[in-house]
Amino acid sequence: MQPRSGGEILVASLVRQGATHLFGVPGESYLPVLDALVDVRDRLAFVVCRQEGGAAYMAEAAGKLTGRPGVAIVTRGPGASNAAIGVHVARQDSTPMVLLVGQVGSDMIDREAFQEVDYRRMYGDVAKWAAQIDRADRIPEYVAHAWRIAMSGRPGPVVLALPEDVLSATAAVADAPRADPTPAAADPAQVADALARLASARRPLALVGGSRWDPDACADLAEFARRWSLPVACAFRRQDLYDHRLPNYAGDLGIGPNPKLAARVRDADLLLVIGERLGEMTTSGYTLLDAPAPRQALVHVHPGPEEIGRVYQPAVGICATPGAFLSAALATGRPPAEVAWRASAEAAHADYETWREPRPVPGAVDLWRIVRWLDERLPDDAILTNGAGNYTTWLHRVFRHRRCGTQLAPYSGAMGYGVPAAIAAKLLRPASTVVSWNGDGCFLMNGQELATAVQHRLAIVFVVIDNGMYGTIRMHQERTYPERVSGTTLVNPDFAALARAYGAQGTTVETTDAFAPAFERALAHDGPALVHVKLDPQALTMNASLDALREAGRRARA
Ligand SMILES: Cc1ncc(C[n+]2csc(CCOP(=O)(O)OP(=O)(O)O)c2C)c(N)n1
Ligand SMILES: [Mg+2]
Repeated sequence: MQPRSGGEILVASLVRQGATHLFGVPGESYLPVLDALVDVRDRLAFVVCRQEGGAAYMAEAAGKLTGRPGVAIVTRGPGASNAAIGVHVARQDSTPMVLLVGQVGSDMIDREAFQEVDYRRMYGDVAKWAAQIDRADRIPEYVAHAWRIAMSGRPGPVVLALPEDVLSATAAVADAPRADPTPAAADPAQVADALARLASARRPLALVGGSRWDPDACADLAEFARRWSLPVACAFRRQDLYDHRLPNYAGDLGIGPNPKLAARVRDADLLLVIGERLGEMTTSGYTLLDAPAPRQALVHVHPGPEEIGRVYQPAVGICATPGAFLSAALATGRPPAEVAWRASAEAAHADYETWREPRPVPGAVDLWRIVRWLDERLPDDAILTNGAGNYTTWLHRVFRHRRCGTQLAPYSGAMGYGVPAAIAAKLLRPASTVVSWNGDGCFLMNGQELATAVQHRLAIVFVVIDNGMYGTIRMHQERTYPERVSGTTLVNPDFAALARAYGAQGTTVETTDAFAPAFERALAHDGPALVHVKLDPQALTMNASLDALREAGRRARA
């Protein structure tokens, strides 16, 4: 066996684990890795980014899309600090991800050498596992372990610190085998118990979310819901798990959900929750179910045993991946000939359709109609990405996802995700249409990655909804402290001109009718294109204008 440098061993390990892209910003701390990458360019592409926050978001998005860890590599303290946001998203979104961090040499560790940080402590509470590799001959072992941890149970981020001398040292060591997530199969007795309870329920509802889904699991879900005539709701930003056009689709439980859907959850006598961990956003701030003992009989299926009964004690808690549970459920039992809730799925779907009907909004740009147009125009496999802000609410409410893997949106509510996530999506799924949906605030958090999109000639359509403010916070401000605007107004660049300066196409749109031709032009462009949409600041929310919110805030204070 030939001796190899730590950098070569690491890169070979990444290839062995099936990584195809490595997102990063270079640092002198990991030169042996950069060097080793030269020889594997055809198998492992190094996507050089402009800020580690963008790189970490791209890695997280890659993990979300593929179910195997997305990988980012960054330098010591400054790089690792910038990358923290992506690790946090991976944590909250249960996404497999691995962050590699250059570390100072072991000859000077613990002196607080230049840019030194102890990543095990820094990431202790955010990462699923944070470790430092102190010997070159153990790199394959750590990498294989990292992959397995990141993907198994409830997936999450792993951080591996790489001391400089470990990367330049040589060792004669074999690569570790490819790691796969540990399967979590459903206990047959529990599946039978869950189905027996479902058969005797009167108002059941299924709620799906979380990670570890794949197209087969989504297909099984659709079949299960059809057979059992079950209404199906999706968790916050997990809308791509269920085809919105199916007659059982009941809508999503995001921020400000359809009150009729929220009532269905409250009034359900049985909730079949698959994959979702029942977080704050999906439960309307932990109000839809009573903690710790929900009134609804809760059947909670989750691949991480630590999430079952974490907030809500279930009637049946099944530790399984969504796919394992659904295939077992399809094989186990059939519904009774007549179920008590026969018409409820149709009624829930009708409520959903009404909920996405356009309502009047102030100003010349109507986002209801723009998103409805996109809904009709985009192909079924189009991938949509977004960050956080009021501008996302139109997308989530009006756009109908049809396929698994078409929504990249942070469950963690992190801004700035839409641009880097779209870049990862287009690199990994070059044949898919990718639309990056951003607010003006959101876009400028990682707008620098437009340079990365241009560098790789990625045909992504970036949309920027520009209302000249951090609108979500302004909304809260007007409700709670009316007329006292503080820290939420933005003086923005000309986004279309900015896009052109990067080498992308840029168009500004000031009316609803101008959107479709601008978007078509962007779609036809052979490279990144940006559509800058000027939104009237009065169109602050889907339901109420800025003035109406202010007035309501004033009345509440009086
Ligand atoms: C990284 C990050 N910083 C701050 C916030 C708090 N926050 C949530 S939404 C929002 C405003 C978003 O502004 P914009 O993208 O312009 O969308 P708008 O609400 O105006 O539609 C802010 C500051 C956050 N969620 N994430
Ligand atoms: Mg805004």
